[in-house]
Amino acid sequence: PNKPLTKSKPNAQLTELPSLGLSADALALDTRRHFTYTLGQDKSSQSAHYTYTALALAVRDRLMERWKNTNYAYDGAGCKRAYYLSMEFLMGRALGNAVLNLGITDSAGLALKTLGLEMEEVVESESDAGLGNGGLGRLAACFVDSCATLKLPVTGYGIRYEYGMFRQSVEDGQQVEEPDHWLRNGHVWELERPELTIRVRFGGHTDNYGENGRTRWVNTQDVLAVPYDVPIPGYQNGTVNTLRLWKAAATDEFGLNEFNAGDYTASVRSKNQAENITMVLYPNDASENGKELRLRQQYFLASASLQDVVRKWVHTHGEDFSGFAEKNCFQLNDTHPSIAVAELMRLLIDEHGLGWDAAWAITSKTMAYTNHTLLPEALERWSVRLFRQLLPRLLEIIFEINARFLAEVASRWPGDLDRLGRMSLIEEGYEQQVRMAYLAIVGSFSVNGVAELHSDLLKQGLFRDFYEMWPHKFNNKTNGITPRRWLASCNPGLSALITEAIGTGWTTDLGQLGKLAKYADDKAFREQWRKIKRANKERLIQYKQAEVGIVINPDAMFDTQVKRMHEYKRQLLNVLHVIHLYDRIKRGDEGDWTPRCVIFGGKAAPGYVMAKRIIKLINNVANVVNHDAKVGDKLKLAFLPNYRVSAMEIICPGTDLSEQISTAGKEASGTGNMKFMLNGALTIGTLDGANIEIREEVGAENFFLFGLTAEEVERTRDRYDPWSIIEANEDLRRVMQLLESGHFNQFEPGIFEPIIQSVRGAWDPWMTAADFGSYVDAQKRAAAAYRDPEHWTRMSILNCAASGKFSTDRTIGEYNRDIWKLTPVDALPLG
Ligand code: B1N
Repeated sequence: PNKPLTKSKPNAQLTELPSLGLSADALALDTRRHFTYTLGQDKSSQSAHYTYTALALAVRDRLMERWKNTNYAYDGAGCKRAYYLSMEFLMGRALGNAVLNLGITDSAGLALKTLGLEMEEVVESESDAGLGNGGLGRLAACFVDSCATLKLPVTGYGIRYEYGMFRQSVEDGQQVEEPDHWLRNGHVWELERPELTIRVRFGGHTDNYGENGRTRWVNTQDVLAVPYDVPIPGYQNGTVNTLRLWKAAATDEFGLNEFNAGDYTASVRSKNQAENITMVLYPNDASENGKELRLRQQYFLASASLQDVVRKWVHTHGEDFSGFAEKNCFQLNDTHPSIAVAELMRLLIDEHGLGWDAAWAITSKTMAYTNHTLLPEALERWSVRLFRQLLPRLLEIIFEINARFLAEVASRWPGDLDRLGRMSLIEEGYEQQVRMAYLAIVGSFSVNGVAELHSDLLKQGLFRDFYEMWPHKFNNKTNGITPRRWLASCNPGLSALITEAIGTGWTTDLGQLGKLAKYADDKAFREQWRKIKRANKERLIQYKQAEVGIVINPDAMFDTQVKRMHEYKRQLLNVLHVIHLYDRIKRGDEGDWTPRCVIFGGKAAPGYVMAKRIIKLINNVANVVNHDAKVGDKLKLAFLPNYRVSAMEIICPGTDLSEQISTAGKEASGTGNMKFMLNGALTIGTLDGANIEIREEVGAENFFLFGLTAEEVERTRDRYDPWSIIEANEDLRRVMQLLESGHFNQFEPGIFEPIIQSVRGAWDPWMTAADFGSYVDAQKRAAAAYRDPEHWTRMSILNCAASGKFSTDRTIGEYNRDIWKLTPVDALPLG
């Protein structure tokens, strides 16, 4: 594909086009053209999918011209750029977002109408791009949206997994995983760029050559990285940035030895091994399982992306790297791409002839690291043995970084051997391990956490020694969400009311929502606000009714916990409360009742047995509660299968009460909490992650707080005694009795024993029993508040009004101000 034209140079003429119209007529005509000519459909076509694709292609054409003009502007400006390196980009659907950001929502809707179609139906044909697990991957998606909206020259680099996050179904109350072959029906939002293919090495060994002993990495088994570019439109500003996703492909010489030896099948097998690298997303959220293929994926991403940037640098600056650090910055999304530190050293030294010090000066001025969790099971450590086998040259470089780093530590703290052992990039023990977080800290000029509390805990605990050494590196960047997808697009009713009240400015300046506060006291406004929430609840019922098969009363309080299934997030605490409510109804304690519909959704990592058992418990309790005539409308419980981005777009506008109930100190930030708040839900939550900042913004009186603080959790741990807590709390005692009596597992004896043990065990790190009492109290306050609709609506408006801080526009503004230091660049105007 790199073969240039030799006889003529017609490209200028080839790309000379009038810009495309944005009217309904223009869109309808192009949709027809794509339907007929690109897709080859005719009037007998029945498939909604082709209709979707035709419109998507018409929209894509409009993105394409802006994309080109954005790239021209960036290249022309010779500006500094940043790169967001992430193993996950949880993008969800693209069509609605592209239409919104191009500012053609109305004309696209109209265009479809003239073709006899409804937008709402057409968008449903698009499958979610589920290239991520949860918060970390969705944050990356919100970040690239904000970068484009702020006109910042930022490129996302990730992996084009053939299979994204698995599809979840529920059978007999249990999670069943099915592969998510999301590319099956084609993917119009990507552009393959084979001419930009890059070679990534694995295996082999190193040797020294030449007079001054330069190192080369030889006998490697190489894999090709083929880029697929996805357009990232800014909000109505002419900018379209790039998300570049790498796909692995075999080189032509792959398996050649086997082939020449006549073993054709073996040669195809090694081809498969190469292409396996980007086959599937690892479905673990906040935990690592140390598989070799995962390390291959990580290096594949880091190496391909860095080589891509370095190649472009050399293309414009030759081998002069003196200005490289001034013009480039890599943001590492957790430690997953942190091998980039060593890889940039390798590229600069081995491939571009720089000395160690020059290479280190560049590397340590271009890398920045974001930490997303304190959970020990998520801290990446790779065995030195595996490293030596897979990436021998990188291991050498890591050892050298470590030697120089430890010398620095030793000179700062002479004789402190303990400290050397604690801080070493290599953990000693039965098997030596590389501590990837430490590599990232040593190699970066910035280290940040994702909420105030989380960043503080990093400095006091996990990274304390490093904070002592380099306090200036540490900073906080509280997470956010994009208001385009998470209000403008998912909640058109509320968006229209807000715009009517305060104008359109909020979509790019979310702080303006503050102007809503005064409407909280306006009875007519509250009435409209309530009507919209009610309609969104109807929409949620409509959408989910079929899946859950129960009748739901839209006047009930919709009480929602949707997020990955994890013990620290304490879905279990929520179920225990549901059992308590059921118990109250059964024993006739129903005075002042608030009808509730409790909604759960979330995937468990396939190997996480306890998380799967909690899904089973939710479904079994639902079965009992939902079919008990005495319970009726007072209480309903639903587990919504296959929770994902597009489901949240329906769920968060239709929720009254948002459950953010993790054990304090465990949830780094949370971002679902922000989506609910923005859509007018109230939060019941602990002082954890960004909940603390949410409560600060909205005021304690508009937030249902409960539970131990992070400090109390740490202080109480040693003398934690769940047995006496259960003894002392009648409500909890009765709940445990119900569970232990087998009431929810009549024909499945013993299946909830591990759950019961975990609540009763003094070792329970999540201290579920400790927070039960205060949780039930907070739930009572929430229920009472809901019974006063005027009061509740007032709080709902105030929550939305106070959510301005949680826009990723603010977050990205801070990343740029403190870390990247980029200048916004306007895209060239359309010709
Ligand atoms: O990152 C989100 C935070 O809002 C959440 O609190 C946090 O739990 C989440 C290994 C992770 N931390 N760590 C991961 C994901 C995949 C993986 O393989 C770890 N995800 C988070 C955004 O900051």
